[in-house]
Amino acid sequence: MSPSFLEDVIAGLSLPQKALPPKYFYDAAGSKLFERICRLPEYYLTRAELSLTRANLASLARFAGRKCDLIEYGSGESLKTRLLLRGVRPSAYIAVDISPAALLGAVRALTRAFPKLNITGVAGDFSRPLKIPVFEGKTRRVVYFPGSTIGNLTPDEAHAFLRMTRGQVGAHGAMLVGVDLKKDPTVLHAAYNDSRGVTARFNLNLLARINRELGGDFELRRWRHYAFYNAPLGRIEMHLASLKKQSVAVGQHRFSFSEGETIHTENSYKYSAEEFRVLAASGGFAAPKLWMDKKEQFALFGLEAS
Ligand code: AVJ
Repeated sequence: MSPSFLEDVIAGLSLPQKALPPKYFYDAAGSKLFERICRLPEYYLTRAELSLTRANLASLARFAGRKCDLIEYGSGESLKTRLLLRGVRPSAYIAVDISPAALLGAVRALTRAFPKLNITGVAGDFSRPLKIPVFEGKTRRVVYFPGSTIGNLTPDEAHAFLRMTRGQVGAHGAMLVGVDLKKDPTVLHAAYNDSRGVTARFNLNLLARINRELGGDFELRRWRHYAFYNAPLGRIEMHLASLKKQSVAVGQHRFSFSEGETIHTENSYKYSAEEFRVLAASGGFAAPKLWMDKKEQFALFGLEAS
């Protein structure tokens, strides 16, 4: 059994550097805020990935191959999934998501848009081994993992994740993975410190969610969104900083925070094309294909099992 929200919160807030797993950002309120982030002028990632997908559809379809099984890690509600489905025309589409609600919504909407496509939703955590239904034994499996979600993993975790996916897709399988590229740190900084404060609300919603679901008593006004680019580690770090000395209850537990102490809520790793190729190779994939947007801000890698 995977640990519950409460167990993860207690464990994370008991660490010397307090931390919370970013997967808990995405309750209903958090998912709405994330959609708003994707439309922010500073948050270039979503637009860059959409435009590179649109511009390279034919080449993406050739890479995936006709009649593949397309397996998306994530719920597939996005515009780029529809584009890809139209371009690739897979024989089956399987969405894997932790949120049963998001999954149901996506499967319903996609079934309406693609009535002839064999669509399945698998409720599960794609960061753990899972059983994916097989439609035709010899069909090429292509895992689609867009959005730079892989950036949430440390390079060690990403290595293990790629290895596991390599096991899922088999010897003739492939992966299409979206990766945010290294760039001017001020551009990165702005993307996670938007002028409208939507990213701040997204980050703070994690504390609100703990209050709502776990009976926490976080006083949101005593916390500040704090995000910066850690260049030596090649990642954006998001934290929630305590504005004063305080103590907070979560269920039966109490946690104390000193003034300026932070809860580390997310990493978002950025890679150079070469760095990501090396990482992919360590996970058992060659990287014969790379598509980028015009400004070369974002990359979609076509990985082939090696
Ligand atoms: C969905 C993990 C790719 O890291 O850019 C956006 C999440 N966090 N703004 C990212 C996020 C703050 C996003 N990922």
